[in-house]
Amino acid sequence: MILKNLIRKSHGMAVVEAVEGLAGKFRGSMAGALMGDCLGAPFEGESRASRSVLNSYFRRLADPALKVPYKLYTDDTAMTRCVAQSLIDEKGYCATDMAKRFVKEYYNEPKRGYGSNVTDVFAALRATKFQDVYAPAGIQFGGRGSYGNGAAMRIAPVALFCYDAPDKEVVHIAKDSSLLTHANRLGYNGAVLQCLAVHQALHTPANKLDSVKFIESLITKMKTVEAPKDEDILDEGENPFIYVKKLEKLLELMEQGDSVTPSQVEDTLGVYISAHMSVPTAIYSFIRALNPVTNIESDNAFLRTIHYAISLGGDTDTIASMAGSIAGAYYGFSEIPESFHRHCEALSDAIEQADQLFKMRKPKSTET
Ligand code: AR6
Ligand code: MG
Repeated sequence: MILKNLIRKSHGMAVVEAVEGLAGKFRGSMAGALMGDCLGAPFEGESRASRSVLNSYFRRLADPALKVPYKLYTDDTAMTRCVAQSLIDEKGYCATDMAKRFVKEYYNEPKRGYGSNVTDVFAALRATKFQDVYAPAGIQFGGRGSYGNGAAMRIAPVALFCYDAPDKEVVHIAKDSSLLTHANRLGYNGAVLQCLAVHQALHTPANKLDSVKFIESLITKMKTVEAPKDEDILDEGENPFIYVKKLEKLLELMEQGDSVTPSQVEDTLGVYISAHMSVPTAIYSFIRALNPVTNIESDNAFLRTIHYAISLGGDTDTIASMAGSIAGAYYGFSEIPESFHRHCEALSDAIEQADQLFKMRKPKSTET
């Protein structure tokens, strides 16, 4: 319905197609985040699933005749929904509103698989009546803050909301919204990197990606993001450019093409619950799945991204969700096979939020 309205307002077919294509990329990103979470959750924390188990999992789900209940989303999506709805209702970033939504959502449905420490932040926010919404996250882990991937896993709506904004704004909102729960620089900078990756994917027309340039551009941006600030707590001799270093390693893995094994990815980039051991892995999954991957049957590139991310093991739901939100932003919703739509809880909500975020964009003069 929203798309129809936009089309009616526009003049000329080319403009209509361009608008529709971008709307599809917004939908793809939100749907991709949800699908990676729902499809990856059954494998979280287990030892790496075998190639035959995963191939038959995806083959079964692709069968239109398969009748199974949809897969539930976890904390990744619960929090992504809060971020999106807060940006939509407040027409921008409002720290108190977002914090209240996180807390309300958690106490409504606490069994969505939240990280074990972030729930202390929710309790403290509630107990202190949201007086200083950044304070509870700041005292986590003896004042060092959390470096879990919980801020990165929910960040896609910020990239959508900031579609037309300069990188500085993307970084600013990604960082500030992350600080509500993750005060460690690895925690919030991981979210910034993930947000920049989704933002770049949204701005790259499908089939036009230069993967080396995509990563080099992220390296350039992260050199600025990670340049030490006054408020940063760094240990003696600690390298402040952890994400830059990881992205450089990612480039080296890319040079080795399809020969890179899951163990190599685990050793080089990580597959864990911490942001610095999962955000670069999600970005690598997106890049690796641009082309066919040995042992991965999925021939649809979007599904291949999620399938590949899950095949790495470890924090499968979160890595697949982050990879899915980048892949969906790049390929667009129309590339997600229809047979998979019914397998994830509340897909229609993700689409609705994507459409609302799309509608909030300031139209360029050429589009009106
Ligand atoms: N020092 C030591 N361990 C840490 C630190 C630190 N500074 N920071 C994080 N951890 P949390 P999240 C470890 O609780 O980031 C779900 O499964 C510590 O073990 O802040 O929201 C989702 O699917 C801590 O419990 O939550 C995601 O995968 C853990 O990191 C994930 O949880 C998570 O940090 C999101 O978790
Ligand atoms: Mg997880």
